[in-house]
Amino acid sequence: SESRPARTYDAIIVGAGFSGLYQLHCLRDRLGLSVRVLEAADGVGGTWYWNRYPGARCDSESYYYSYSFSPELEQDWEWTERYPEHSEILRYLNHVAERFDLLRDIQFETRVTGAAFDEARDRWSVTTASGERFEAPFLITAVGCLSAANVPAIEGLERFAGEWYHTGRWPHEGVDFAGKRVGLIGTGSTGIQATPVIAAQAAHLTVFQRTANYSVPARNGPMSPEVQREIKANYAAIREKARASTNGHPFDVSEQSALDVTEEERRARYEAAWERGGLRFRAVFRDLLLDKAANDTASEFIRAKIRSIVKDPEVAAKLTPTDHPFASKRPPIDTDYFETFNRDNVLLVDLKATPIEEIVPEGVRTRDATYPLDVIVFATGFDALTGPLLALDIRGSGGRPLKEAWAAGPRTYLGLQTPGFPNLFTITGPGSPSVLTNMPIAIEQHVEWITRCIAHLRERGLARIEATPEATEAWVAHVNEAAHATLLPMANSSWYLGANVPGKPRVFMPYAGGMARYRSHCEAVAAKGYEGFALR
Ligand code: NA7
Repeated sequence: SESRPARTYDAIIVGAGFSGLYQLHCLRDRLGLSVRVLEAADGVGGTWYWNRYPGARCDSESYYYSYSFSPELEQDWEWTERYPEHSEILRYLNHVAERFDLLRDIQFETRVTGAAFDEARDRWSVTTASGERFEAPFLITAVGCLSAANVPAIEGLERFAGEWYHTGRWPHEGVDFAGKRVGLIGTGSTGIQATPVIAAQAAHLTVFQRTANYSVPARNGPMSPEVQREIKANYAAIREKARASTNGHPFDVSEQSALDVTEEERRARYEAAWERGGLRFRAVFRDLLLDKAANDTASEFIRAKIRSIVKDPEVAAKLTPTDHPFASKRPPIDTDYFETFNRDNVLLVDLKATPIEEIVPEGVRTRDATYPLDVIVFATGFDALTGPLLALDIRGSGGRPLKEAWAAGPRTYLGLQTPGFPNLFTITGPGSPSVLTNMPIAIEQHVEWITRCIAHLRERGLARIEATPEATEAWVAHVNEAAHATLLPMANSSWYLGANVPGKPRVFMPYAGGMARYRSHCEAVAAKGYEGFALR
């Protein structure tokens, strides 16, 4: 492969999901750069290309889980449901790729296996699984935060006689559950979406739960023409609101404390939010993620709901979370999740009481029983945020691996750059608010910031930008401080902390200070001539 000549571009982008598509559009069509996008899959879509498991849909509402950069696109596209199904988002992203003529600069079925910075030439050299080489002054990762599947190393999996799948690498032809005994491991957002759908298709479903989870009804439904019209008439204001919000969602967070109202009033507010459904349950009071006593009221409300929905009190008790506050782990929303445990063909296994010991040819064996299965579904999440970046085997100045620079946890400046890795930009990287927000809003902000930064460098004939160690240390400290101002670090099994992957450093990775605050910080940095970065 060394003998093959490298193909040279102004920028290389890794990944063709929401981030990579927009980054290509900005660099190519606004700055006029030559750009190559390298994508492992055979189509665009990223998350929505891979996650085709039954029940997979977005937890943000369709009309705002979308690009805002093109008013024409906003007006033309018709969403059919309140929460878009994976296939609908994939259709949308394919539409975007065609509409903006992006496909011709994307190279599919091309997995990046290495990237090294050439100090003398200020250039990244990127290698792929098939031995191709690409060079460019700028390397931009658009690999997503939840794209490295986490399949737990359970003894005996290779001896399992049935089929097994991870939800994040779901077969495109689908899986036929009819007449089958299915085991599903994991009760995060994914497991909670998949459980009701699989239960309705399979002969029998066993849900293996390690940590009981809170969930609020999504209340999905068709998007009516009236709602569609109303949204389209108000898109500019909706987007403005999302950009100015803490989580990139276009709704108001109450200014009231949960502790400032009577118990009756509180209950009425929670009931209304439960009926309305969705992630905005979190916004009922301003302090649900800031004050444990306030949070207790919401956590207890949901626990009571679980006990009222699930008929068997023993099953209800197992499903009731007690070890972490509501929303300190990413809160799922669901369609009939708790109701599904009232079905005759569904069994809940509490792994805290009886952990999985091994997988045997006929199924899963816990400490006290063997569960015979035809299919195992791993809804066990991802090596979040750092996993997809470390998989690229990136080496910076002096050949230093990113793995080494991040041995004690990720250290970035604004989530965008890492010292020692000049001209490498990480869209939605660790240390940015990304995963705590409505993703497309966070993505657009990063992509636009990176685009302006590259334009700035080129206009001034500068070849190189690198985060300084001092600015990075200060940012890492600020990310840590922002997390500890909230209840988020209280969930000790959360992927925000890397706690779901054995051996991963425990560092709270996303920036919890809010999207609006983050955005103005990034803008101030740029306005001050890229303060905290060394340019030359
Ligand atoms: P999550 O939220 O990381 O959930 C994974 C689930 O799998 C969670 O319940 C884990 O239990 C469980 N898990 C992980 N490893 C094991 C093992 N070894 N044994 C048993 N159970 C295990 O991933 P999701 O895919 O649901 O959601 C990811 C994000 O996608 C979500 O937050 C949204 O942003 C969209 P644990 O809680 O660690 O005890």
